[in-house]
Amino acid sequence: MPKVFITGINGQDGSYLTEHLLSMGCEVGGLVRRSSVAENQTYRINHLEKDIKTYYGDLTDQKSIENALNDFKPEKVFNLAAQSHVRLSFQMPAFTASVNALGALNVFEAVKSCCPDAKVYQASSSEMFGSSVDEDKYQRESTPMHPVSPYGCSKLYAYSVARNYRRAYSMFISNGILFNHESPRRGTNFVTAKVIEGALKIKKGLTNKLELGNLDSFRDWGHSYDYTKAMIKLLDLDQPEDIVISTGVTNSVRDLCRVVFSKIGLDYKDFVKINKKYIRPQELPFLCGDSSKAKKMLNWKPDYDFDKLITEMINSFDKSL
Ligand code: NAP
Ligand code: G4F
Repeated sequence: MPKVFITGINGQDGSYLTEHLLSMGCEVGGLVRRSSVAENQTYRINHLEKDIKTYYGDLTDQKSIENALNDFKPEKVFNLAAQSHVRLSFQMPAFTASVNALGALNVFEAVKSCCPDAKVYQASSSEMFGSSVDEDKYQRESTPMHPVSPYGCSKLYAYSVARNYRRAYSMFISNGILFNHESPRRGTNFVTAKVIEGALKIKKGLTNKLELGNLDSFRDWGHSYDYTKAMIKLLDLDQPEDIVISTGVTNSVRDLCRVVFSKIGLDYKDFVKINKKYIRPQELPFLCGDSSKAKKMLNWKPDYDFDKLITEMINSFDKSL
């Protein structure tokens, strides 16, 4: 059975990807970094524990990646590990670059020396487009990239060096350029989960306000369950490619608040307050992806639309609160 190794296996995407791969009969291994409170860290993959092999390691420690790859001997590697929070990348720019940019380089170097024939997936991001959008109001593979955050810049380095290693060393490295994707497993400091958790807490009388930053940015929100399926299809191709994965539908953060609060019988205007602390030094105002290439080359399209995603997240957070 194919052996697949995942960095960031305990993250949102790592957990859905592992479930898909196990259901396909793959052997799955992954990297988990050391945490002082180990109990909470693997909650997304605890139900998979007996079916996977995990290794302690860190993207900033190349030897730790090599040790894991030499032992597991994968045929495919998904590099999902990252400091994935955009606002926090302004507070921790060097750490973000170290993990997301140099860490990706460490993964490619480790693959080059331990398993050079392995196919590699690099978790690239629509945040790389930054302020850039085509005239028809979409971003696609050919759209220039002008990132507006340390996170976006770090991901652009990893994207570029992936393409460089592909050509320089004939390595199979593909970039999935994924637009925002969410799920019941999304960290609660990302806006979808924060709004849903906040609204439900207000409904249950646990708090009386929700503090947010910019309500006027637009995001193209999909579901991690769908997007991790696209990752697998990308590495099934015979040639490495760079491909946008998105829904093609965009909504503002204000739309998100309106929909979430109204689904639970409240008006967001009564509870949402702006706190400057959540406003970023530079904002990415608009994302909407054209995933025509994915539809054509991967035969991929999402099952979840915005409404189905939000409904599933509300139901799930409601049960756990
Ligand atoms: P996530 O939930 O934040 O997961 C990130 C994973 O990386 C976690 O398992 C985390 O471990 C691990 N990690 C962080 N720093 C590490 C380090 N130094 N060494 C080893 N592991 C480390 O993110 P996600 O939503 O699943 O996203 C997966 C990937 O796709 C990320 O690279 C992200 O930047 C990228 N991406 C995400 C989206 C999106 O909308 N979700 C869109 C485009 C691209 P801990 O749990 O211990 O912190
Ligand atoms: O949910 P967010 O933090 O996601 P963001 O910044 O778009 O980044 C996510 O998507 C990227 C792909 O485009 C990934 F690469 C990245 O790893 C991550 O998964 O914020 C979405 C929008 C922003 O415009 C932000 O300014 O929501 C706005 N927002 C307003 N108030 C807020 C808040 N975001 C957060 N996290 N918290 C707020 O209180």
